[in-house]
Amino acid sequence: MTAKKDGESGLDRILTLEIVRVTERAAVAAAHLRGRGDEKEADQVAVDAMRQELNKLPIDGRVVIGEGERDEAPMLYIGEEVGIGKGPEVDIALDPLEGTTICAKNLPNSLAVIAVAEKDSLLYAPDVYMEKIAIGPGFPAGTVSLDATPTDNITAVAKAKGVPVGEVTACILDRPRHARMIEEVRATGAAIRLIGDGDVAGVIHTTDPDETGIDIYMGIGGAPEGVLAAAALRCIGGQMEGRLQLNTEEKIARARTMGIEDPNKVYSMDEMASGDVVFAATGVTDGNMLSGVKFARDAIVTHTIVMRSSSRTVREIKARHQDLGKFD
Ligand code: VTB
Repeated sequence: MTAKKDGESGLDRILTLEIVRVTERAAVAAAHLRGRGDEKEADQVAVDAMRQELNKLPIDGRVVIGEGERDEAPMLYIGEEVGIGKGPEVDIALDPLEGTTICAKNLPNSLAVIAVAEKDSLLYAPDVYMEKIAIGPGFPAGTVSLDATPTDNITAVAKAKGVPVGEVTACILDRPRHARMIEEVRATGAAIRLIGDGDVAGVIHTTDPDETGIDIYMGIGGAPEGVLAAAALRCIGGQMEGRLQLNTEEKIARARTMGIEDPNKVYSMDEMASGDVVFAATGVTDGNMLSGVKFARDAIVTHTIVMRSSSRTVREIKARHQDLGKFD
């Protein structure tokens, strides 16, 4: 990989820190509604907050993965222009509240997430499902594949890690569509962490198995979340594949308008996020890698991970916000 010089793609080092404010602000807004059972409201406040902060950034940005199509999402819809309009032209993938249900139930691992990428470098994924598989850094290329069986993938991870299969843990969304996969993975002797929602976090967790206990992510989740996760892995390292689930003529036609010709294509991580990218995620609820927002008497404390692909720097930023007025 040839690292570009700072500024060459517009994704300079300053922007890397600027985007932290964007996810911090969305996370704080959503955190006010943790455990209130109202996922729509939690999402709405996160969207509002993220949009406000995003529109202060010195970028000429365009949302490519957002809250939905223009006619169904009034804010942060696909195609919306964001930023002050001056500055580098960038594509933005975002999810102001990844895991709305998790937040509403106050369960672990809901996040506010954004990826800012060089123009035209993210896969413009329609809002369909995507079959995904991901592992963290340090494995030989091709260790896992969507074309291999779950058994083969689990066995390959155990072998490459040098541990018995029984010491491997797979993260899978708890959905009826995964019943067979779950059964097969369990039959190998591997453990499964079943998650209710939040597969962006699930994928990112594979990058630090010692901390998170997760070695491999597999299964079908949202395609937009797949592109966000691929952008994150591009920065930290790891391997990921994604295959859109284009199972109706309507979905195939829609994908074609977005430039996707082969409905069965397996996308590599680099094809889902090909250029320079910066990625940030702030914890909303407590999680395996990130703490959730804390409301202290005199400050709001946020925990963010921010990284960029060109340098592979991964920063964790714990911020104490004492000017509470700015979150009103
Ligand atoms: C996942 C997960 C999201 O959607 O992508 C999932 O990361 C997949 O869709 O947090 P279904 O819920 O329809 O199975 C979410 O759960 C968001 O809804």
